Amino acid sequence: MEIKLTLAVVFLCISMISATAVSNISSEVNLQSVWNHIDNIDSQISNLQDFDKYIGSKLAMNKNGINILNNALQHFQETSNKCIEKTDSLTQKYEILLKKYEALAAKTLTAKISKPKHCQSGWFPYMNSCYILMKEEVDWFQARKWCRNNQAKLVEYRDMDELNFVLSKAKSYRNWDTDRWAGFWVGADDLQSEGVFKWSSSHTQVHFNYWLPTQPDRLAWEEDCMQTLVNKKGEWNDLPCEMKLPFICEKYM
Ligand SMILES: [Ca+2]
Ligand SMILES: [Ca+2]
Repeated sequence: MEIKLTLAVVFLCISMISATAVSNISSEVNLQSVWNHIDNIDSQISNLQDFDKYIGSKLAMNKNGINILNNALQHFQETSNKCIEKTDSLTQKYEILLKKYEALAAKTLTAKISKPKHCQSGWFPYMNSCYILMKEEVDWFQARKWCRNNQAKLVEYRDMDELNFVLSKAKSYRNWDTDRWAGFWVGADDLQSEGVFKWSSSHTQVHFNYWLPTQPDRLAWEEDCMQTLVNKKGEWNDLPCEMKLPFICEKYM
């Protein structure tokens, strides 16, 4: 009985020892696996740290770029503000000048309206000139001299309006012969260059054409001085300067 018990105990011990050995082997395997996992995790942590550094460097680059953009934006805003200030200043100056111009224009208009067209006795006004019709018949040179002695010139036409006005006055101030060649001296001649009629005071070429058809014709003898025909519509004719005609002087107010 004791032997059987002893054997049983021995068998039990052997079994326990075997079980323990098997258990130890299994634990070593698990521990190795854990170490492998830990290594793997270390490797991943290292990778993550590298990635973090990479991200950090990218963030630093982006931050630098943002700073550059912020500086550029600030510079743009400052420039923009200066432009706005400059524009405001120019607008104010423009408004001041505009008011001055308007005031000046109003003054000029008032002066024009209020200023009477004043001419000496015997002279009649038109636009900014005064005119006088001299009924005495003299040659063209005497007529020019008389006008000059009175701070005037033989009449010169700026345009057809002036001519028509002067003609109407000439007709109303004097009884004219019914002769078709009746007329008065005008301040235009071709004394310097035959055929080239110029205004006598400025020596500029006559700038519009109102010659009677076929004129200037230089007929009879040399015809170097211009007359205005009163029994027509004020057309021009060239005449010998020595002929004697009434004349009209013009001077600025
Ligand atoms: Ca001539
Ligand atoms: Ca002629």
